[in-house]
Amino acid sequence: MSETNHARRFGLIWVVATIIATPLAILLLGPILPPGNGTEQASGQVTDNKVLLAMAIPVLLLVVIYLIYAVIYFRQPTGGVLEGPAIRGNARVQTTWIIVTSVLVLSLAVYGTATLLADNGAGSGSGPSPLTVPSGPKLPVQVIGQQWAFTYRYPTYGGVETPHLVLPVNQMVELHVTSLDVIHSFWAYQLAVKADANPQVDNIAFVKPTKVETFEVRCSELCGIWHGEMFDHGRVVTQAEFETWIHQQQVTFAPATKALPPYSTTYLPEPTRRGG
Ligand SMILES: [Cu+2]
Repeated sequence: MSETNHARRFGLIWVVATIIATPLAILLLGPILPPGNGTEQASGQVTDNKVLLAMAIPVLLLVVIYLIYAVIYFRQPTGGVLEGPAIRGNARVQTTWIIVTSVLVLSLAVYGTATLLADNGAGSGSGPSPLTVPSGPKLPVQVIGQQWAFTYRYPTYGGVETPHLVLPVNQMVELHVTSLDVIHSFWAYQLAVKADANPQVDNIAFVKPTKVETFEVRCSELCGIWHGEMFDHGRVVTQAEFETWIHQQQVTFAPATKALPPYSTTYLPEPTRRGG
């Protein structure tokens, strides 16, 4: 069999396999792709993961099918030598390779940039002055990292500081992530939020919960011996439940709130912990 026939036959097998496998994988794996659909940002990330999956499957099939094809058809015959033409210097193969890989990578770069802008950071920390800010009312919540726990301040509720994060559903939240000591990273998996908590930095991330649920909070930046302890559960609740909860917190932590420095976007390290 000539070289051309191999190329055509392999190409045909690959195209057919891709046409069958790509929609099938999206259909079967789509619903279980991380991080779920608990927030607008999480749903956006699921869509991004589907796009990545759809682009990765043809590449995976290319490699695997070629491997199997080569094992079957390009075996060295017993006692003989099988050697095809060298691929090095083949202008057609090289040009195709450069064009295809460039288009794949550049289109993903364009898609990623457009998505980040359209989705106001897509759940990532965008620094103290984000390029895009969602319109409409936003609930500001400060996330404070310290060795070894996150605490949360609600500036519109008297600056009360709570040990757990509770958010109202269907409300755009403006997270102000900062740290009192070393570098931490605030990661709320089901919320699809991951933002660095750096001392003296007000790192803003937007999130809009769309589902009443419990979510996990972790520190995702090695920050000392009890880094692994920086784990907690937060809750997304109804607006009414949130109001009840936050007023309870205001009463419970009233003495502590009095002793706290006034709300500030960043704080100087302990023990002074003044607004800075
Ligand atoms: Cu940490």
